[in-house]
Amino acid sequence: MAEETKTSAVKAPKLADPMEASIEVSTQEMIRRSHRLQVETVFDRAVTMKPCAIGMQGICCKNCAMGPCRLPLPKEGIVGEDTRKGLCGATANTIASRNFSRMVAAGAAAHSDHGRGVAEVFLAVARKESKDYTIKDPDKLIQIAPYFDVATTIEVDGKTQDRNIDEIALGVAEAAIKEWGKNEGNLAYLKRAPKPLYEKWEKEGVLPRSIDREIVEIMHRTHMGVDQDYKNLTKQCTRASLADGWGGSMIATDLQDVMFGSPSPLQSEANLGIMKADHVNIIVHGHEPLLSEMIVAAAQSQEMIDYAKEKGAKGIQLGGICCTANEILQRHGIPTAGTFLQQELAIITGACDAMIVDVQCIFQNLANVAKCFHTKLITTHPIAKMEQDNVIHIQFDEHYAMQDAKRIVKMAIDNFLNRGADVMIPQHKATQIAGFGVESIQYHLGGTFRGSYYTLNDNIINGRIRGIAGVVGCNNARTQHNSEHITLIKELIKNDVIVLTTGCSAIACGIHGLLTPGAAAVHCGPGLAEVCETVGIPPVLHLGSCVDNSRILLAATEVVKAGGLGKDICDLPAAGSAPEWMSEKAISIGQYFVASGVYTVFGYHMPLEGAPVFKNHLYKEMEAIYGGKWDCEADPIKHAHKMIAHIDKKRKELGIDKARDRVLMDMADRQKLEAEA
Ligand code: BF8
Repeated sequence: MAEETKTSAVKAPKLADPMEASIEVSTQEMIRRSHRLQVETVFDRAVTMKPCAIGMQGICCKNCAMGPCRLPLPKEGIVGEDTRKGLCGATANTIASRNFSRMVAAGAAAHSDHGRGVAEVFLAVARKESKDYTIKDPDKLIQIAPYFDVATTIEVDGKTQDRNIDEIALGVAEAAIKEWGKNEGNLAYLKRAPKPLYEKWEKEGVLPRSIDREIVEIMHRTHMGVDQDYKNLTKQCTRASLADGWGGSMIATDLQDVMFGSPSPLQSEANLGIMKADHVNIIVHGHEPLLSEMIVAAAQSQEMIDYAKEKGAKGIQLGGICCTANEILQRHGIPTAGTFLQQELAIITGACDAMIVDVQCIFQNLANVAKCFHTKLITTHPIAKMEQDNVIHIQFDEHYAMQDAKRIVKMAIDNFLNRGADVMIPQHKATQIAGFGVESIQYHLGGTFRGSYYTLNDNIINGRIRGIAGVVGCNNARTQHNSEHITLIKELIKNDVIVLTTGCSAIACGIHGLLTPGAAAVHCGPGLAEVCETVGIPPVLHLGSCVDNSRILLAATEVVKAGGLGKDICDLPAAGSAPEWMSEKAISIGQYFVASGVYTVFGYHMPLEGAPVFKNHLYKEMEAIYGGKWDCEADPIKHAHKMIAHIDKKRKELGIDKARDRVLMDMADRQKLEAEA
């Protein structure tokens, strides 16, 4: 009896409320199913584990064994002199800026190490050491070669001839790989930025030297007892983040395009409902397309399709999670299974025969979830293994890429027979058009005959399009899944702001139906709707994965080049946003957006509240240096209106604010006339 009482007194763990956890129906359904099956997910853990209040303020220093030193902001705020200090005397500004810098370093390292992997494979391709990868976009190779000082033509008998593409590839590969560790000069791609921006970086002394060096230097400067000036640390954050955005990420994007093809708009579907009960379901999750490209090829091979049929399946359904999803969507139209926060849920369907992961944004809890189902969880990257014993590691070797990919796909097919009867695939999915790149935007909004972003600029100048927003980044279990992305983006397009999106934000837009031309009539203001309907594009353009934020930098540069909207990125009526950010990569992206002249608003919170002086440096003083600055706003509507206010300020500075008033008046008049007719 006593035992019974004891047992009944044990509190049931608190569980997430599905409606509070997500605005997305299939996610809500799968959270309910996880509760029925007693499988814990991130949504439940977010209810039971609260974040550390001092860490949230950014002022916990654990960089040496005298700490952690915690410097909470007094409840009444700072009255008089701020006397808070750690054992070594580090101030709140030093601690918060060190923590911020280490986030930049980790984020830049993640993107850039991805880029290094791509560059290494490209070098193997150029040296003819890797037979499974080829050059699919030679035009892009020729386009980027001059930035690496690689000639694309040669003189023969006094005549200029095109150079052999293999020689160009080898030259680019050898030069690109040096960007990580060269000892002299600056990064090759910095000169792609508008001239005034480049000159600003040069004057400030923040031109990155090599990618690895800037990341290593952050780790040195933030070691105990080194850099104790938050402004000097922020400068190094700028170097490392530019080495990411205009270096590692941009090289990754370009070389991926060269090897796997540059994206052009294609139609697909998004959400967990893309999984099929009668197919072998393979989910690829992570970031590097080196692996996923081969999995796509293997899964689409007749050999594997026949093998799946032999095992009783009707075929093979591939789906992506996180940025791998964006990579295989933009180049092959492979449907997207979900965002970052849906990774556990894909397994909880009971229909996931294999989940194949590489690097970044992969929950360790996937292994615990997979244990409850038949799912094979396969890690593939030497730097990203899991300790749980149900996880299979198959190291992916690019020299045997197809062989490895077929082995993995075959394992998934064999596992189809082990699938239990308790399967529940949510019946929700949406059509999406994805795969816009710098070149395809030019085609749709500029026209090849002009070779520029002329039409886009024209529509911004005449006011139909109020401005441009880059909305990117993650989900965060501390905010309602997808809610901030979708509310914010709908508010932006309602106010005639065209949205460029990447990462999990892009996936969320696909799931919620914003990536179709039809979304324009439903959600856009009259000016943007008219442009989208005329040109036949969605109001939200999917530009790829998080390394593809480099495409947003280059698209902004093209807008500057097309003319009429100032001379630098900071002159444009444009703003950036990461409304549900959680990753250190997002901080690196934010810093290079800001240092490239973009007003950048993050949602949720920033770990800066405990160091108001450092916060002021990021939120105000950076603007005087680079033309861009940080901001934070958790409420998505207010967040949108901060961006719109900035866009309007820039329109006014450009002298194009009146044009928009006229367009809107014309449109209203037209509607009135139509109503009267
Ligand atoms: O690099 S948006 S949750 S998947 S970090 Fe991760 Fe964030 Fe998604 Fe892609 Ni980017």
